[in-house]
Amino acid sequence: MQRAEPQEFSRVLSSMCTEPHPTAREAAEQFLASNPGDPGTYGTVSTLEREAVDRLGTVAELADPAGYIASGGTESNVQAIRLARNRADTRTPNFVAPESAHFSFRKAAGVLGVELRTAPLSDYRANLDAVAELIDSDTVCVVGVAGTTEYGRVDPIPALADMAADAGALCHVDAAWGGFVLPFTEHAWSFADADIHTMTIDPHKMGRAAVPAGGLLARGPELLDELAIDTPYLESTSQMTLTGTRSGAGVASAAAVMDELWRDGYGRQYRRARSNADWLAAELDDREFEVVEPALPIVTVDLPARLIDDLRDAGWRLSRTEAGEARIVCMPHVTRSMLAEFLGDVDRLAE
Ligand code: 0PR
Repeated sequence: MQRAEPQEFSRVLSSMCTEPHPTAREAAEQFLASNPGDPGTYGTVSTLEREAVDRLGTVAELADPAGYIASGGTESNVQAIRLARNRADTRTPNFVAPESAHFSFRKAAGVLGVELRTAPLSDYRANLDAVAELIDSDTVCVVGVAGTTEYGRVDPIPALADMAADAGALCHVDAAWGGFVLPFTEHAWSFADADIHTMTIDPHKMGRAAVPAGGLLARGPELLDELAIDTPYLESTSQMTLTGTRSGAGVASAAAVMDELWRDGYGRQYRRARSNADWLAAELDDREFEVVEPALPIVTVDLPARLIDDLRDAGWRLSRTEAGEARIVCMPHVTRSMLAEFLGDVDRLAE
């Protein structure tokens, strides 16, 4: 069997996955056969899941959090829209999200039969006037993104939360990637002071847990009750998750790594990522490429299409935004020396 990951990450620039922390890897291996979907039988992993959710609450500044460890951001986003739909009293529900929202919301709309209305952006963030125009009495949820997939931007969350509240809708924040970065930035809101109902925050992205470990947080257990399904023949009598059998490895690794890295370890990781992103942005700017000013440590840069192809041929795992720019996500495995090597290839191939 190959242990491929360490080498494989050496040229990965656009992924939101990273090398799991050694603590995460070790915990995952111990819980490969446990199923948190059956807490009556697998009690230990179920306790770890509770700890992991409490810790996610600390990261997002939510006291007494409800939630669970999901398979990833997609599941959490689908579930957030599902619970908003289930509690609302309309036959024609819709939800409003900025155009920058991850494609998982399109899946949510499709499987749940809820119309997705996307609002245009200004400077890569949700345009509030456009959001307001799309909200009506059938709106069940307003979505804000804290750390967009392509540009790492953060929507004006408190304003979106106020609009949701005025419409009697829920506010969901997608911090799948940004959740472990935001506590170290100057953003001036949290669960504690904005009217946010649910949040996606994924340990398997910047949290350095093993895949699969997503996070869904809810302000109170009554929100998750909207998702509960009876499970008559199990020891536990209901289930609110989307999947049935779930990964004990993901849950255990999330609990272990968050215990180890919150708060100082994640703080150090953020500062490294930030300084790498700022350095790379400045270097690319010096070379007269157009760089989107990084808000969170994702550098998006307008490289010629041919250069991106050549860099990919040289082994760099580089993806494009919808607008065609190259996107470098400064994950923990992305080091300064790796970026220096990348720039060397940019110089060589741009000639
Ligand atoms: N919300 C946001 C803001 C995301 O960026 C993503 C994933 C999701 C939700 C969905 O999360 P899951 O993929 O865990 O369900 N963003 C990455 C992307 O689409 C996912 C990814 C990760 C893609 C690693 C490639 C990769 O190598 O780019």
